[in-house]
Amino acid sequence: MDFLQTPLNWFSQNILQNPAFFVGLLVLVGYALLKKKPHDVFAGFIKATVGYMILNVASGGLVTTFRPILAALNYKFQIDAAVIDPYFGLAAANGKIAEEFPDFVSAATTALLIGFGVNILLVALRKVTKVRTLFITGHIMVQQAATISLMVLFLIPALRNQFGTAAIGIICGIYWAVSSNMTVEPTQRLTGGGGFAIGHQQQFAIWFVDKIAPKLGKKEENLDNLKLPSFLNIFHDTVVASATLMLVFFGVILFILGPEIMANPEVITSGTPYNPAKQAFFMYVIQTAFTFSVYLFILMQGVRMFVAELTNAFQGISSKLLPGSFPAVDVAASYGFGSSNAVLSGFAFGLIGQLITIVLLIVFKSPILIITGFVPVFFDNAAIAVYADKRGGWKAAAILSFISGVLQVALGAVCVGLLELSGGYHGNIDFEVPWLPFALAFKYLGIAGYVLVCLFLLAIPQLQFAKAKDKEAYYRGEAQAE
Ligand code: ASC
Repeated sequence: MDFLQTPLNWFSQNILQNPAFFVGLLVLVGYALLKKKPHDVFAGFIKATVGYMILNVASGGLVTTFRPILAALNYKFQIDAAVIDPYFGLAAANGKIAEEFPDFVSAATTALLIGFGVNILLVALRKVTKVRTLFITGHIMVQQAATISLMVLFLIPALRNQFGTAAIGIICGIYWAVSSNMTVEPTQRLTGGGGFAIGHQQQFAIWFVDKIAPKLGKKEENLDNLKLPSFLNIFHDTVVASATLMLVFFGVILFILGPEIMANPEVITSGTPYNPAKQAFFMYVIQTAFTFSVYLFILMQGVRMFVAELTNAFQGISSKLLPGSFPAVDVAASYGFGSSNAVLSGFAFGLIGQLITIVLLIVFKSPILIITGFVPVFFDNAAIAVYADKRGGWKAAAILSFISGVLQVALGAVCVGLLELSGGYHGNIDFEVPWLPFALAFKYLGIAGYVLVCLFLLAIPQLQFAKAKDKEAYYRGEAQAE
């Protein structure tokens, strides 16, 4: 099998785990299958790859700008707790696997390939499985494979053997295929037939939000239609709104923290500490807050570039290579299709939900404390608000992103306890619901729990299909009237 192992490892390391090239490659293959001219294929490859790299710069920038603030808050208030963030969760899960299950250190990377294969198989057999989506967001798959590896190995001792890695790969693949398939109709509704689905960390939440939001408010009362007193109209502009919100929010926090802590290299271990010799603290606060708007603007730009190419080119793949399939991409791809302020509102209400819940954990002397991580509080709750606003207006957006913030912290703490983690936990909303109940099934039912979870997941697309009035439209991924 060695002759297979080497190219597979190469593919996993260089392409699958580096979604910019993966998306670029898909565009290249897609356009070639559509018989586009070579220079158009080349241009598409570049736009998709560079667009994705721009997105990476922006999401990396958002994370590194705000991590120091979170680290400083942690230091100032002496909270020793787990950070709910997938990068911290990845480190914590890998650390625990290396320590307690050294035979399985490479399980997650092997599971990644197995899972991707399972996803392709489920789409190829779509007439039977009813799965239409291929999850292609490699950096997310790496994080999820690590967390799921730990759940399986730690909670099901009977799988700590030669079947363990395969079992992890299979359940990862089923989750990737099924969860992204749940976002087809919501995303088609949001984007007006954009031709993609979401393959990220909040697919179950998106499905739920799409169902529940219309019951919480009116879609006509969305954030764009909100009647603001005329001077507040300036906030319909995302740059103005995000910069102002950040200025107020982080302005208060940074002034509470003060220049000494922000300049202390022992506290600010990632990102750049404040340098008093170079800049007044007041200006540093403004600059930090505005940096957020800069990255948000860049993020949207990159997303627009790669989404446009990918959805065109994927028609080649879905007509010739993997019939009827949709690409399931980074959730940021949905942001440009909502009301201009939905992303920010989701972040703000999610953060309020998280902070209130953290205070409650402290007040009730919870043995496990949680620290807000930027990735879940921003990317999950922004998406929840975008989808909720589209279907149920600003009320639904506010309520649902707030609830998500509460759940991220409260259930995140339960996950930390259940998995006996130190330092961090994945934290994205799908890794609380449904993965916390899944993990409990693993713990109390062992292998039977594992099998039940797989069967439960596989039943979801069957139910989606059974409920669809127009079966052909289901396969075309059209949002149907309800
Ligand atoms: C995540 C994660 C990221 C971001 C990015 C958003 O969950 O790990 O780096 O969200 O994918 O565009």
